[in-house]
Amino acid sequence: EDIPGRHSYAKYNNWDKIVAWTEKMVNKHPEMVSRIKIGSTVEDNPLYVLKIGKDERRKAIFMDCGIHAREWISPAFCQWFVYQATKSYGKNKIMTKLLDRMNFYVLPVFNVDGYIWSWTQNRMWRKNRSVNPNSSCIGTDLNRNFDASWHSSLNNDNPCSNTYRGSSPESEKETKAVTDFIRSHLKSIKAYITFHSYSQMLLFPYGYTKKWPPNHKDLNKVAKIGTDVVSTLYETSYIYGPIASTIYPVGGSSIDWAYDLGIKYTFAFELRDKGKFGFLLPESLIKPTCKETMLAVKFIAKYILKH
Ligand code: ING
Ligand code: ZN
Repeated sequence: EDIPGRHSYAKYNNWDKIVAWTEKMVNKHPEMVSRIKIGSTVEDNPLYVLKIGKDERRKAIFMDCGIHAREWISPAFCQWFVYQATKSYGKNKIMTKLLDRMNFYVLPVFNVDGYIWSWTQNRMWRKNRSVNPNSSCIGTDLNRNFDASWHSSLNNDNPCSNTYRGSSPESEKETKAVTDFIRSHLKSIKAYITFHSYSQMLLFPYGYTKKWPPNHKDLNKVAKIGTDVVSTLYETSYIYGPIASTIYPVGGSSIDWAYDLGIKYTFAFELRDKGKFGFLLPESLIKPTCKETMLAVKFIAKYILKH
């Protein structure tokens, strides 16, 4: 399992290892896993989605990890999810039912160029790596680049800012690849879940307004139970609520965009921790973080199946 130089679920894996891992998952479970190239990045790296499930016709959940380069626990979770899902099919009753009845589309690394940059040049890099004309500063914050109140003054138009929104909504190839994919699978996608770190929160729309979306009560209930479930394993305490009132107001975020597109269950996890290690979460905490998060994701998936 944990051999130096090899892919490991208990370690942070670089991009090359993650690519090799996607191939391995397809080869190991060809009847359950397929790899879809949904586009490529500014630096021409492939954007891969793993489709997990036994069936074409039914509901689906879209999940992405690693929209922000330095949040390494996030891609680690997406890898863990795929591993656990495939491993427990036919063994765990709930997972078997989920995979028989729905597909999971898992994008293990959304911001591939940024992730590589974070591994090789600057551990604390957040944005993608696109060149901004008329500025020497690099990168757009992909979680400000979606078409959800993008023009609002909440959004940062300074290319040197860590939360720069980009030159227009979906200006970035990575954003466009994801939005095109989701739009073309909109009939089946019933939930969208994105994974960030850190702060231990479970967030839902909206970020661009303090108004509640029509199914606020429902989202709030799912988030409440989701955070209760997270705490059962190691007593990890999460807070939950709308983005704007729980963390901060933002425009251009992926879950607000997906919600307004018609996906009625959209959530953002802020994984461990609450700041002790922050983005530099030690590898010893990868497994516990993934295990507790898995419980909440399974709960959300079960809920989606029922509703
Ligand atoms: N936090 C998120 C950010 O993009 C967030 C919080 C999540 C905002 C979902 C909007 C929607 O700022 C981190 N740590 O990136
Ligand atoms: Zn983030």
